Amino acid sequence: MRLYYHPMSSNSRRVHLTALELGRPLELVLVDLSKGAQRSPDFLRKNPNGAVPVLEDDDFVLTESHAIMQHLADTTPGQTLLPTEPRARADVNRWLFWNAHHFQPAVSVLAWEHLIKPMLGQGAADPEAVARGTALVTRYGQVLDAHLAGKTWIAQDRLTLADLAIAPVLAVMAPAKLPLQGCTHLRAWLDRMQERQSWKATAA
Ligand SMILES: N[C@@H](CCC(=O)N[C@@H](CS)C(=O)NCC(=O)O)C(=O)O
Repeated sequence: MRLYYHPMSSNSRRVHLTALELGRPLELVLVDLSKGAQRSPDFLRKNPNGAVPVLEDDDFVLTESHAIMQHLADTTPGQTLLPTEPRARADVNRWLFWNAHHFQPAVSVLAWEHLIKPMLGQGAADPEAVARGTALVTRYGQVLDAHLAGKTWIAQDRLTLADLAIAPVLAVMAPAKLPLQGCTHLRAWLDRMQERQSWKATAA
C-alpha cells in the first residue's frame, strides 16, 4: 500500500500512526505541498481536492484521512482499534466525526494565524480570526478534557482510532498557541500518546 503524504500534515499523520499501530507496512510518497505538488494534474487525478493524504491499495484509491484510517483497520484481521460491535463502533466513530467537523477546523484557525501564515510570510495574525479560533478551541477542548476525566483513552477503555485521529491535531499546541493550558486531563492523555513509539516515529 502506498500513502501520498506530507510529514507536517496532521491529516497524513493520523493515517501513518494508524498503519504503524496496526503493523501495516506503507510505502510513503512525499507530496511537496510547499511546491504545489498537490495541484499537479497527476495528483489531482488521485484526489481532485488537491490534498494529502491519499491511500492507494492496489487499484483502490481512497482520500479523506478518517476514512483511510477506517479502511486500514477494517482490512487488518484481529485489529482492536475500530470495534465491529455496532455501539462500540459508533462510540469511536462519533469522535472521528467530532474531530473532522468541530475540533480540527477550530484548531486550524489558530494554526493558520499563528504558525502557517508567518511561515509563508503572509503577514500578522488577524485579531478577529484569533478571537474566533480561541473561542472555538476553548469550547471543544473543554468538551474533550471533561470527557477524559478519569479515563486513559478517549473511547472503549483502550487505544482506538479516536485517539489516533485527534492527537495529531494537537501537535501544534505551543506554536499555534492553543488555549488548552487548563485542560489537565487532555494534556495527560496527550502525554500518553506522545510516549508511543508510533508518535515518535511520525514526528515531523
Ligand atoms: N479532509 C481532508 C483534509 C486534507 C487536507 O486538508 N490536507 C492538507 C494537509 S494537512 C493539504 O493537503 N492541503 C493542501 C492544500 O490545501 O493545498 C482529510 O481529512 O484528509
